[in-house]
Amino acid sequence: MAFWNKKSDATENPDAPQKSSGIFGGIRAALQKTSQALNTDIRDLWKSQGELVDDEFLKRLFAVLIKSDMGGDMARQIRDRIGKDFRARKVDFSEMLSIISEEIRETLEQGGTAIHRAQSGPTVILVVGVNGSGKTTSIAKLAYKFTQEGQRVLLGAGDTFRAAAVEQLTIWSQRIGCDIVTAGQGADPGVVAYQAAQKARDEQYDVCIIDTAGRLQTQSNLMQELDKIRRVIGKNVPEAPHEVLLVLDATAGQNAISQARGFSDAAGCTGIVLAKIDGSAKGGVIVPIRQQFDLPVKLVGLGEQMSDLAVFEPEAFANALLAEPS
Ligand SMILES: Nc1nc2c(ncn2[C@@H]2O[C@H](COP(=O)(O)OP(=O)(O)OP(=O)(O)O)[C@@H](O)[C@H]2O)c(=O)[nH]1
Ligand SMILES: [Mg+2]
Repeated sequence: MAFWNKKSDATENPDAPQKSSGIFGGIRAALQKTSQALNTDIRDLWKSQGELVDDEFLKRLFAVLIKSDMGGDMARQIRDRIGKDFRARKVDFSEMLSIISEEIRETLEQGGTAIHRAQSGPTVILVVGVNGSGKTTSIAKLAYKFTQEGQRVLLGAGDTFRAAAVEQLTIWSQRIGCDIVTAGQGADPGVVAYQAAQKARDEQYDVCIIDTAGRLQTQSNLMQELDKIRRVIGKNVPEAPHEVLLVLDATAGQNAISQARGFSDAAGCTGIVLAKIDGSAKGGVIVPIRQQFDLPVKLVGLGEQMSDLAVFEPEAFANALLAEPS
């Protein structure tokens, strides 16, 4: 899958690294807690040779699905599909898993998963979310990935609020070997964003990724600040930011839904990074988020290292969600 939303890096850059074959393995391992809960519950519905699909079975199936974090709409959708396709017949476990997986995959595929890229000039990505969701780490992972692909990356340390934030991103930039624009603590984050976008444009960087301070979706003054940051970026680079990525912590479960609700319009989000799926049994929460908001998941965080980032692949994700615990 192309990382960028354009034809293919491979055709333009034959030296671009190929997609890692380990992505499914990585997602599967990271989603183990989620899949363990779900697969075991679904498996428990089975007696032996397959189950007769009747009202009673559909009720039990619905109860299992609703217990997962997939949400009521998806639980109903799957129950109705199994009812329609199999009523009064026997359905076996694997058949059912593949239907569930298909329904989830189709939902998650909507909107595409590639990162939007500027037609010309630098691609500017603004990263937002609540405190501690994984923004700065995700920026480091993303910067690492772009750098590995041969892109010139500039970071903007737009979290001027938290004392150690600038230092944290600076350390990442040194590890990755990319440049960074910083200002002192307490500086206007809009100024940092403006300067970063300007430098990216003037010095022809390929990608500029701008960090922001964590904030709650209910803090309207801070949400307005994000709007201002977006606007100043656009003054230097037309049509920027090309992506506003909302970083959600997968362990937040249903809270992630209120975060998506609060941030999506107020911050003009264009996609989600689902961080920390390695530590969560609630990875399924991405399904209702996709259904309720027009926000495709673009990337998933699988751990704390800079290589622990995967391009979101709906099929691999749906399969991993339902994988048998090992
Ligand atoms: N296991 C795991 N930990 C993660 C992942 N992403 C981030 N973390 C950890 O989560 C913690 C918070 O990450 P940060 O990137 O600093 O979060 P932030 O959103 O920038 O936080 P603030 O700037 O304080 O709002 C750190 O300890 C990270 O190592 C992930 O995908 N998996
Ligand atoms: Mg941070």
